[in-house]
Amino acid sequence: MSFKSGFIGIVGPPNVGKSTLLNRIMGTKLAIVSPKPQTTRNRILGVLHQDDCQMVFMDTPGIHRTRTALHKSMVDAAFAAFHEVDIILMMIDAGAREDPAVPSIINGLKPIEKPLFLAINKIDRVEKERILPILEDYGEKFPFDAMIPISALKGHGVDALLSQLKRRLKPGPRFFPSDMNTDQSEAFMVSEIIREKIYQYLSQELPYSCAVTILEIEDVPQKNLVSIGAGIHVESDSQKGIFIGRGGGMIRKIGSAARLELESLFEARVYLDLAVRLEKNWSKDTRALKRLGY
Ligand SMILES: Nc1nc2c(ncn2[C@@H]2O[C@H](COP(=O)(O)OP(=O)(O)OP(=O)(O)O)[C@@H](O)[C@H]2O)c(=O)[nH]1
Ligand SMILES: [Mg+2]
Repeated sequence: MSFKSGFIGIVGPPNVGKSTLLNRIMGTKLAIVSPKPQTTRNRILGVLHQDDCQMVFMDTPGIHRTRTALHKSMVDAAFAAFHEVDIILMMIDAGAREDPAVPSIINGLKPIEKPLFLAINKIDRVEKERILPILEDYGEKFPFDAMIPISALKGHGVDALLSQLKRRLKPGPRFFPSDMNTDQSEAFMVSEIIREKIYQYLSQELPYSCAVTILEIEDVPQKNLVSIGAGIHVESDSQKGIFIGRGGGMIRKIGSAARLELESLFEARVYLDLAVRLEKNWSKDTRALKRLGY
């Protein structure tokens, strides 16, 4: 039997659980997750290795109506994935009302001639009887090759999804060596973990108005220490004040939550220096976006 491989793009509206599914499939945390929408800003690859196949999953930013250059770059990245993968896995949230982005996503699928799957996620949150009408509704909206109810959080249906995806893979090469499970750099993963804690502790528009960059990561093996310097870029003076917090309380909270997770990632002590920097209107300025990694 020949070796099979392929890229599978996970696409959909914000907050439906795309990154949660990537992490569940990979059995490890590659993508940050939050209850707030528009968490993922870049495409993130997860490479699943099996004896007879390699599945390369591509997590993408949630598709939504755009406001700023940042959001446009996120949505462009998601739509570009439609053309770069071999199989598209659209995801929706079974427990939420239909997202306003669904019609434009389905429109985007129409000209694509490749296997198109629908994962109906978060079935742990809905009554069993609610699932059939959703299947019927989406079956009328678009002729998906398969529609699979899952819970990315609890793992229900994920094995069935994987085996259906595997059946549609074509013979192909090993794109990535077997010790590689993502294409993300260490610095990117560190910056994402910091951003996740910002989503956790700050509300309203604040998480959306920041970007995180890594200035240095220095490994000091003789002390079992990793020393990290990072910048949090915000758009206004008042945001800067909130990020720092009274007496530095907020930045300390974000820093110590990030540090805990980084220590388990590096299996070492971590020294984390976070500096909040004012970078006016970065999310609207395409040059600043490039510099900040978008
Ligand atoms: N109950 C339940 N919650 C889920 C499930 N999958 C994801 N969630 C939750 O839904 C929220 C959003 O999950 P994410 O994985 O960040 O969603 P996303 O689609 O990647 O979101 P964006 O990156 O913003 O587009 C988080 O609070 C998850 O814990 C699920 O199967 N069941
Ligand atoms: Mg995500």
